[in-house]
Amino acid sequence: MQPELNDHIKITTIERHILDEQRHHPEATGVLTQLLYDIALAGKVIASKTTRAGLAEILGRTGETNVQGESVQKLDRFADLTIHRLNDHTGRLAIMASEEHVKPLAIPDKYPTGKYVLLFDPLDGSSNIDFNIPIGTIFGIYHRLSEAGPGTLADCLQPGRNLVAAGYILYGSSTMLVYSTGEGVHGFTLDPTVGEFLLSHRKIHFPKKPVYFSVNLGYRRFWSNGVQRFTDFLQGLDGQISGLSLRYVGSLVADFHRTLLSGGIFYYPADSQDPKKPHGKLRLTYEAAPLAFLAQQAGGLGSNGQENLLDIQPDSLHQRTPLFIGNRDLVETAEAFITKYDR
Ligand code: FBP
Repeated sequence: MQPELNDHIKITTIERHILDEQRHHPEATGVLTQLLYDIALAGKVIASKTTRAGLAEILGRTGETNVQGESVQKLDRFADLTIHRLNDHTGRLAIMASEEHVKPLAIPDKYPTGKYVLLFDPLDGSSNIDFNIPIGTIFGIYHRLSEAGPGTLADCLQPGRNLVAAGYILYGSSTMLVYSTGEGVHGFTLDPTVGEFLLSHRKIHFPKKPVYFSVNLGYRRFWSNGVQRFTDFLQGLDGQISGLSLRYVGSLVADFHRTLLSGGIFYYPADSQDPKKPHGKLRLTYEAAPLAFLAQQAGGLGSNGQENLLDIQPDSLHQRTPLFIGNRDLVETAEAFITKYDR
């Protein structure tokens, strides 16, 4: 006998979900919907390569030619090109900026420009690729500020508060796309057998009771007094709480994703020792602001230790920032320690 489709099982593809969300906005033109599809498609294309990353050694490294006669690209370069090429001709964007490029990426003259601006980190945590550890793509979408014609640098330098949508794609034991258009955070898991992102996590909220803290403890001696004392607090060393468990992947999307689902805090503070990291390591525009937008939508908070990251006006595209992100009360506690001991 044919198995019957169970009435109560509703399969929601990402396309359907984005369209349903668009219906709440009668004024919407559908351009943002299309742009989110384009990003989901890029995620599928990148995911198809990440699962073969280990074959690079076998098939030949960058600059070489594999056994099929195709040139083999490094995965981060491939991810960057994929997102760029899937979005440069659609007429939906005024300009793009990628963490892989010093300057913004203009829309070629032969294509029309549109009303949105896309900032992305094509493959975050790419130093983890060789160890088969999860990596991710992070994106943020803004309205353009300029009126018409080619987008400008100023279009890319907007505070996170202006984000229209943001999200990430996590290439882990499964591929997930998590995004928000300002109406909650929703997670989709790629079903590789049908090639679709299916809704798996509706309206994600940080659980009230945090489980993990996440930080590279190896740098502890280079942190400020306030950050060290906050870490003592999280470990239960000052007796205020019984202490949280520690998890650190070293791949921001994976660490943020776990923090979002389990509750807790991820932080990457300023590092007084490394001249490259006086303001931390992570980038405000490509990493911190989009994740802070998601955190806020999920009932949490993203801060630089002093103020809400969404309020910071970037001065430059690749500006770095300390990042404290997760359950609101923990992030506020971090700010309180910093205010008390570091000012
Ligand atoms: P890249 O931009 O060089 O990939 O670095 C980003 C990142 O890998 C994040 O994903 C992660 O949170 C952090 O660096 C880990 O840094 P560290 O190795 O110093 O702990």
